[in-house]
Amino acid sequence: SSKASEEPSPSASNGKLVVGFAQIGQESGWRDAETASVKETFEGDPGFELKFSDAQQKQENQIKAIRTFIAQKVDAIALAPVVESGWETVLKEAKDAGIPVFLLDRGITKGNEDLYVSFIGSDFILEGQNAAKWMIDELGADAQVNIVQLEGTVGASAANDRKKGFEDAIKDHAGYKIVYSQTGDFTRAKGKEVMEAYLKKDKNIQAVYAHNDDMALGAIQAIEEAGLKPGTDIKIIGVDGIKPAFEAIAAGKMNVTVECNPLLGPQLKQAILDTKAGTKLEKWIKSDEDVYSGQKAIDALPNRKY
Ligand code: GYE
Repeated sequence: SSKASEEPSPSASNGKLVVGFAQIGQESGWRDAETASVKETFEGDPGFELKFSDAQQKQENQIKAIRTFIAQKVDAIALAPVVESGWETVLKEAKDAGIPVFLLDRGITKGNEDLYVSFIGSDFILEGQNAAKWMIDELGADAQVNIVQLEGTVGASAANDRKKGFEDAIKDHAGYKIVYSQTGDFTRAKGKEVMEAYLKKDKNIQAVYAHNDDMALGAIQAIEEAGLKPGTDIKIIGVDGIKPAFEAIAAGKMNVTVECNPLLGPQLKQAILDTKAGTKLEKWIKSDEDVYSGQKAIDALPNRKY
């Protein structure tokens, strides 16, 4: 009846905007910081209600969470896509239900831009380039550098693009060789495991490029246990800028971290409010980031927020 259609939707009935967040998991310090930022932002605002789902690194769980959010008629969905591909069907369902979707921190396969409002996050290609640039500036353009690359989760945009940016940036330097490249799934434990296994075969490595700091920290442990000095014998390059990486740099065990900002809660909230107000948003809301090594890292340590 016309009366029923005038009734407010269940999610809007208490006047709050309901936001469903399909988070990936708890694989890294970075992700914990992002989760905390989103929870703080929305749980601290009486105008919002947050529904939070932890997918334990499984895409199928994220898809289930999105379907639940759709059934609950939430006002907006935030998705941190664990991998790039395979989102078309479920995001189409959200679109058909009229629910705006925001991609948080990782992207999805190109060509699906009509399935989300905005991607809020970093330029991973640039991060990979910056990691390579630091290495080349520090070790010299003509140096012989055997590199172990610890890749992030297979199929994740953050892994694909950090690899691409880095590999493109070293390809004109004949001495820079990736002697081994293997996923460590963005976790400290796997980073350590992969590094341990490689060091048993070959210790002629001058650098480790890890797609995140947690894997770099795991590699540092493996290198120490193999009797080598991380930071000196083997240069350690990470991405994220989590506090433990700054501490490792201060301790001389790590050399550089390429910052990637996880504190995306406030930007997500603003994007949702803008969308509700009918404002057209940028397709990519980019984070501002820096590169930290040496004294600059030591000076920044006391003020790190994550
Ligand atoms: O770098 C890594 C995390 O998607 C940008 O995911 C994020 C990455 C981050 O697990 O630590």
